[in-house]
Amino acid sequence: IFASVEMAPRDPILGLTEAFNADTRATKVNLGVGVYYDDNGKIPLLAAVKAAEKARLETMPPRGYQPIEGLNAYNQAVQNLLFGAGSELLAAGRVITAEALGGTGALKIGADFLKRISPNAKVYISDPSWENHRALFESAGFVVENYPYYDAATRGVNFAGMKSFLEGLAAGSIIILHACCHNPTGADLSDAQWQEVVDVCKAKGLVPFLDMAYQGFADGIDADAVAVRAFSASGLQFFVSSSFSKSFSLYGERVGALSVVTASKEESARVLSQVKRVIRTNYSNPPTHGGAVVAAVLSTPELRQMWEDELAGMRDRIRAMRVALVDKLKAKGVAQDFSFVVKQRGMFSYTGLTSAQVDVLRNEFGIYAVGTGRICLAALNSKNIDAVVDAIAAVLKA
Ligand code: PLP
Ligand code: TYF
Repeated sequence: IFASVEMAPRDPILGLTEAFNADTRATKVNLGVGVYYDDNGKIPLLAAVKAAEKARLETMPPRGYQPIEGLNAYNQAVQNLLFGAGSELLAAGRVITAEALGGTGALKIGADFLKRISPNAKVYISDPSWENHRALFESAGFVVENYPYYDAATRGVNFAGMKSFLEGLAAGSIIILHACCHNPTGADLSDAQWQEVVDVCKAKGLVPFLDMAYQGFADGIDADAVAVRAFSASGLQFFVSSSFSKSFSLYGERVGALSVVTASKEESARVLSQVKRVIRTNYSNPPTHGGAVVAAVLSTPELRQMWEDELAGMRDRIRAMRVALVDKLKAKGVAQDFSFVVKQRGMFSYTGLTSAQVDVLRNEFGIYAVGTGRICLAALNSKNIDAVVDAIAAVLKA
């Protein structure tokens, strides 16, 4: 039965990591994948996570099945982070949350649920977007198209283009929005622009689906929730997928959540029952460990403070690397103005490096970036940044 199975294309980003791992050069640097590394080039195990895991291990908890929608304490903690602890929506029972296998799992559950209730809707993702957005919604059976987003000339958002495109969409269209720290460009909407997007969604009857994979990586936990809060105040129904992969450095534990904002408590019960049905036919119920650790950290004041400080540390280090990259490229005599790198937010920058320049960086210098010119600033550190700057400068002068 496998004789005619064709080789599938590699994921452009995860495939790059495979190539990086096979590279034997000691000086290699992986600026491809979106992972936060510390100044020693290591994926951190946060002290707050370590403390929660130690406490959990000491109790040696049994490993029964979780509820289909996951741990209640975890889901409540997710809701407080996304919507704010004093949220009226939460008090009114208008939000349901289900623990999911990372942000990816949350998107998949949301996509499958949407396909059941809105089979003929079209899905729109930003141009460009995280590649898996298209793949996830196509595999759920949707037709996926782009809406205008990045403007290469200004290195910012083509907001006029985005807005007028959204205004032309059919009611019921599903719009995937990066809630903060846009992947791959690093270009986010302003608070005022978010409000305009909310207004368009409301006027045109669009279905917003916010993807929040980097809460806390731009300005802070509440500041980065501005889009969620603006939609919350609108009275609209909408979806939020969220992830602790980055903010808790728990990539491999697969800790995320799908939240759905409904019109009423009664509607919430019906929606949750259908989301649970989707989960049952995908993986039945989520694993125990990651959600328990996150819930413990978020609900224990000392651990919560520890985590907030560590998250701020990651955010500040990325920002310092942005500033250092720009300064060092300038000091190296690179004529091109890279100051936009400091304005971009989150882990990524669309550098403007061409696919050919990215090839030279990899082949000649062992520096791996995505072919689109996206680099992950969180992979830079005080030890590798000079080599990266030298290589980029050499490539730009060639
Ligand atoms: N959404 C975006 C925009 C992302 O960049 C990522 C990155 O991994 C995800 C979702 C998936 O998150 P997770 O790794 O938790 O599945
Ligand atoms: O964009 C990134 O690099 C991260 C990690 O299929 C990632 O979001 C990349 C590709 C993928 C899953 C995760």
